[in-house]
Amino acid sequence: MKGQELDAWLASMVSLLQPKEVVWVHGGEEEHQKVLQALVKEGVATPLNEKLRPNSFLFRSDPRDVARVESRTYICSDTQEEAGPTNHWMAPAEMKEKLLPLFKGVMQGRTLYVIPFAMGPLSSPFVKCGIQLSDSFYVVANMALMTHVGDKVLAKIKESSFVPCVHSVGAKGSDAKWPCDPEHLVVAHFPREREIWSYGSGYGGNALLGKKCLALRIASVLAKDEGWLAEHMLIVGITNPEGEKKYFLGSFPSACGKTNLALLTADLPGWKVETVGDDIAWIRPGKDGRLYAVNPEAGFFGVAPGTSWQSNPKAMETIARDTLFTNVALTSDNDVWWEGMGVVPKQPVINWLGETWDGKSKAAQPNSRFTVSIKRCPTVDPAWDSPEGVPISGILFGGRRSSRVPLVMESQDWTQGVLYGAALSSETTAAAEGAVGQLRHDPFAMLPFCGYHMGDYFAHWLSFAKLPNLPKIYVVNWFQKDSEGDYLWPGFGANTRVMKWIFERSKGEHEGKKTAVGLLPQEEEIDVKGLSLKEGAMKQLLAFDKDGWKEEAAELQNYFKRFGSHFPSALTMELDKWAKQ
Ligand code: SAT
Ligand code: MN
Repeated sequence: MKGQELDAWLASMVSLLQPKEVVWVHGGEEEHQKVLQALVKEGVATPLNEKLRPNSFLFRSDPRDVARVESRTYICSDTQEEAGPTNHWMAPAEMKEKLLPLFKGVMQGRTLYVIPFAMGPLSSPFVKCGIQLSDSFYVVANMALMTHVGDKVLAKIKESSFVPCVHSVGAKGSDAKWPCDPEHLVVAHFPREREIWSYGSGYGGNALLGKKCLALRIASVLAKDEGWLAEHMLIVGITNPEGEKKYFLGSFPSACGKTNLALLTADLPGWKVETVGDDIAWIRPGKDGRLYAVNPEAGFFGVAPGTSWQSNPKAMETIARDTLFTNVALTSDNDVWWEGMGVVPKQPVINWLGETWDGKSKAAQPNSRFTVSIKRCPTVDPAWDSPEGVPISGILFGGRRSSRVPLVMESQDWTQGVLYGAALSSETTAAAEGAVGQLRHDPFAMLPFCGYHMGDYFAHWLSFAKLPNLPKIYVVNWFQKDSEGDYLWPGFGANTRVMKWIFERSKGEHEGKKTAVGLLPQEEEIDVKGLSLKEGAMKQLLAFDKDGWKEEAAELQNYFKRFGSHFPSALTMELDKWAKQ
């Protein structure tokens, strides 16, 4: 929507939503502090121990409102074909008919907050702005950390355009601390109109509309139209002991250690890892034919459970202050606690439901989160908000695979690399839905986030093949197990060793060994100095399982059938090579 249309749009929304008042978000630290204090006064936020965790707050959601709801997330393109087989679809007119009664008068007695927000550095030619209308003060506090908000953004919007984002927690008239309406929850994207409507939830990706809704689902459509890529990827900068620096992208389905890699602590002397982004990358070809990536977000919305000084010390440092926690447990010294934090909590503990913890059930909700500005990260990359983005030297795709997929392999060309992305799959963990250990396909880790037909999305990726300076593409797998079911690779800091090989490959070092599915490292090419590995571990980690890959190819051929005629023939041909090797 054009900036000039803002006033008329807002007036029509106010008459639909009927709030008792309209409050603009202007941005800035002073306003953010006022918002937090008001949330405390309302009893929605609990201030944490000022000595242990300064300027940090705990929130508890309604127990029915704890995660993104994919089954109620819709892509409302004109035809179902455009949305493709991986999205829920409803015709735009039908969806509007469903939405209008839900939103009519929903904000009676409530305040409507108008949040102008920008995804990406405001000075960047690639920035995309939105205006989120919301009746959740919690959302206001989170958006201030996760995006750039306020008057500067509004000025930009007035001279350009914005994505209208209408959000209500629903439950008209409710005076609950965390109102929500799970029965009628709906998150609707209109790719042609470039609009987002979300009803019924105040949590995460359902409610912070800049993140998955705008920066991935709507942006993926913009990217296809405008010749760039909106991806569910981390961005890291790696510096070798000689001081050379390179940037890498990584795409991982959930529960595969994406945040740990984004905040990797190098375990090799002289190597340094810095963070540009932990979740989303917008990637564009530069004039030099290289790919450049920007992080459209300004903060982290990370899963708390499992985050510890052992697993992710940089994350622990990042959230040491100025952080909003949602659905974690509260210790008796007024600090936060969760499963896998690696410390003993001061008893008695209050669980995420606000009750005294029994010591047996989960004290923190498994999807409990921290929201924190990226500026709090001790190793935030100096170029994290560079307007042009950072040049990319390699793209990683990693799933959780107990066998077959080696520790790392490199594609011989762009097409094979795109197949790596399309073929991405992961074995389910207890945290995910469904049975443990089942293979779940998640192409490019974009299954719930691609705003159009995934077959066309693969073709869009292939269209970059003609660029002269493309990065190499890799598969990584930290999760291979031996016959006793033990992990063969230590993971975490040790992943630096794999990043080192990738870094050096991008400089033309190492020969590797060629196979039909890609280039694998020779055993001595991976630096394992100081690691304690089981006898024969590296051999197994870098083995080429030819028969396994033939099976993989057959399984993939079957999976890709759902994309019908939209599935690019170049990928069919590449996959045939895997099947017939
Ligand atoms: O809730 S979010 O969508 O922001 C995070 C996630 O579920 O991946
Ligand atoms: Mn994500």
